[in-house]
Amino acid sequence: MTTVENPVPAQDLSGIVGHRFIYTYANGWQYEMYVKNDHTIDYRIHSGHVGGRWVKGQQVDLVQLDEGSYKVSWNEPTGTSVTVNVIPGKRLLHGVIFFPDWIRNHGERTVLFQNDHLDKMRTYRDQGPTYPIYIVPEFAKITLFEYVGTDDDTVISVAPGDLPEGWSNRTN
Ligand code: FER
Repeated sequence: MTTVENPVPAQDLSGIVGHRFIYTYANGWQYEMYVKNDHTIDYRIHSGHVGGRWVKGQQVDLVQLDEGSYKVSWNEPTGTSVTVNVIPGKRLLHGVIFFPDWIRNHGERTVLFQNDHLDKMRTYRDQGPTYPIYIVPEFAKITLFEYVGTDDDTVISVAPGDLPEGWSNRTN
C-alpha cells in the first residue's frame, strides 16, 4: 500500500527490462524501443516526422506504475522530451513527445545515428528556437513484443533504412 510518506509502489521491472517492442501510433508513426536495462534504451524510428532517426544508450527514468504498467521518461540531446506509458499485456502504449520548435520545422536535422552527432545536436538545441513546444500525444498499438535479454548491443545496431524490407512489420 502507498502512503504520503511512502508513495512508491513495489518496483518489479522484469516485465519490460530486456524487451524489444515495435509500435505504431494512431498518427501512423512507427517506433521501436529496446529497454536495454533499468535506466537505458536503444531505439529506432521507422516512420513519421523523424523517421530514419536512431539512438543508442539514451538514459531514461523507468518506473512501474502498477501491475503490468510502466512509464519511461527522458530528455534528448536535441531538447526533445518524451514520456511513454507501456502496458504490454494489453499491447497498448501512450506516448507524449515534446518537440522544440526547431524540430517541427527541421525534423530532418535529427534523422541520423545520433550517437555520432551529439555535439551537433546540442548546438541545434541551444540555438533553438525552442518555443512554442510541439506536443504530440498519441496512443499506439504494440505490434511486436519480445524478450531479447539485457545489455545486448546487437538488438539495435543498424539504421532503420538498412533493415530488410518489411522487417518492422513482423508481428507476434
Ligand atoms: C517514442 C517517441 C519519441 C520513442 C522515441 C521518441 C523510442 C523520440 C523522439 C525523438 O527524439 O525524436 O515512443 O520511443
